[in-house]
Amino acid sequence: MAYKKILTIQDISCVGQCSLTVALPILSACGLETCILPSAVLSTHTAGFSGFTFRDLTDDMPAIQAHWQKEGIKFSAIYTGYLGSLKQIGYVKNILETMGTEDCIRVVAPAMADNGQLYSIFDMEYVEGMKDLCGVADILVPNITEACLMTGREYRTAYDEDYIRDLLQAVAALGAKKVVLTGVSFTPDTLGCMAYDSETGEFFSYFNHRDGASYHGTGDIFAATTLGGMMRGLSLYEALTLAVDFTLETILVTRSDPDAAWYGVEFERALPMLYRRLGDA
Ligand code: PXL
Repeated sequence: MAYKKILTIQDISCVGQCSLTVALPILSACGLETCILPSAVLSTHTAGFSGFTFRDLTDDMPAIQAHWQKEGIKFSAIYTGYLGSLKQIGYVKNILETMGTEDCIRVVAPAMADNGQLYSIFDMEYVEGMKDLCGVADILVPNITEACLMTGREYRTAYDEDYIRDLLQAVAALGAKKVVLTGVSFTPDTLGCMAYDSETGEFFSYFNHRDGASYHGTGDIFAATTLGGMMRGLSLYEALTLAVDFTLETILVTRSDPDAAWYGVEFERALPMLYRRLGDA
């Protein structure tokens, strides 16, 4: 296997078990060189902490990109998550369009909302900008809230397969080749994802056991694992299976620790699963 270099663009939440502090170790554990472009630096994530600091790194991006261009650096995959500003979306779009190798896989996780609500620093103008970024994605990984915000569909907590299929097709109309909707659950005991390939018109889904609790940062873990699996040669379906199973494992190991922090999962204790499952890939 050729040694693959990936770029991931997301914030550094110094404390919080999300974005870059989960994507980097997960992609490294998948055996992939992982380069980072921090979108912002925060003292903590924004979901549940108050008084966090926020340094937007938008204005550093053009010079960083220009240096990489001068060095002839290209990436086999580019994966974007939580970004720092509306203006930054334009820079990130340009990076997605110009900094990849010929066979580059572009993954966009809109990372701006959950549980029916936008994260605190974003507004509807940002949602419009994110819709534009989605158009350049090979694989787009929204949760149901993000998909609804970008398509104007009603957010529901109880739904059927027709609702999810319609949502997937509506999101795909923004231009992404494949869309993976996370946090999908059709029965009380199962949770997983459903995907749509706009080129073949096929839908597929994978579910595992649903643990009652909901944890912060699991969307970032899911997206990083999906990309890690694909870069190790798994098909999208195989990678999604790994991502659902691994995300559940991170929740289970966290639940088994009575002293676990409230703000994220102890994904480090689940990493051996990635080695085991990718050992033969
Ligand atoms: O996990 C998504 C995420 C990433 N980064 C920051 C966040 C959140 C969700 O709230 O606040 C800073």
